[in-house]
Amino acid sequence: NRSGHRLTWKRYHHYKDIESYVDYLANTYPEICQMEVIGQTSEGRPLKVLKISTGGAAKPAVWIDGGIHAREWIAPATVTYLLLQLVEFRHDHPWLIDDLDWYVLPVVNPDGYEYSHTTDRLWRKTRSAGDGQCVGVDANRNFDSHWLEVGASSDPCSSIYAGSRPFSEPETKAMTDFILSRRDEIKVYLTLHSYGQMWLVPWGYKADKPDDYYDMYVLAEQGVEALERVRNTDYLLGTADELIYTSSGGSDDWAKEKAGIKYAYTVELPDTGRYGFVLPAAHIELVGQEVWEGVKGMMLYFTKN
Ligand code: ING
Ligand code: ZN
Repeated sequence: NRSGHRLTWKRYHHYKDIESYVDYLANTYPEICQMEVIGQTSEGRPLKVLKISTGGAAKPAVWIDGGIHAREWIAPATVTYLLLQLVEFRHDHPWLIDDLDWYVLPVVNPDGYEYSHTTDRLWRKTRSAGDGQCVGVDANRNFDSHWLEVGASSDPCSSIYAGSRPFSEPETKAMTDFILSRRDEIKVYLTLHSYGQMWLVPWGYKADKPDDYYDMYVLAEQGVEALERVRNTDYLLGTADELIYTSSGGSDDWAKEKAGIKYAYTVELPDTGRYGFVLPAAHIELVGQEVWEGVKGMMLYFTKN
């Protein structure tokens, strides 16, 4: 097609189209975009990270991912909206890539994402072969942080099955190996889920807060306030333990505890339950705008403090 990729922000797309957008950005803006295949899924799909950087000495970096859970379609759609702003509209906010590097993985769990398009709209897990009876692992219980301690299941048929061991899934393994290889650069970890409209701060696995919770809270508050300024959408800010439920093996807890990334957050995108996971595609651009302002607001504060 005319623009060189198939992605729009008017409907939800298959993984191929999201991949095509990452490839398109890498091919079209080679001076600032590099694509790296960091691994492949159980079903053999490539996991593609886009690095956005103007080059030179390493800068503080931000990691953004989406699609850890298959059915949360607004998350990958929002991540690609952030890519659109970061790369194609970069001249509107040059400091974002002059002062920071960005690593973006739009779909952590493309096998599950595809399965939720073709077969079961409410599929959550990966698609790794299990014991022959049940397929898939809850990728957000599979990280090596207090694995299987709380709010996770050892039953392969459960929707919150933590897997046979930490990082049993090639998707979580590839992603975390990559993050560890860049752990000195990555200062902010952001993972997008839905739904609930919350900006979640570790820990998810216990009620106690990290020693530097106040720092984490203040930065998140900048994000939430900028986001809410767009159209007064209400987001709650706090720990998963206090706002949703206690669970371990999540990616943000791992990023903070094991990768040593001080600012690690899970954002639960809209809505609050009317449509839930099946948020109409007409919301993609609205959510994208809000989250973009939130990320920008957070990183403006980060770079000035
Ligand atoms: N919610 C998250 C989940 O994995 C969460 C909540 C966040 C748990 C952070 C643990 C850590 O269950 C959704 N919607 O997936
Ligand atoms: Zn989720």
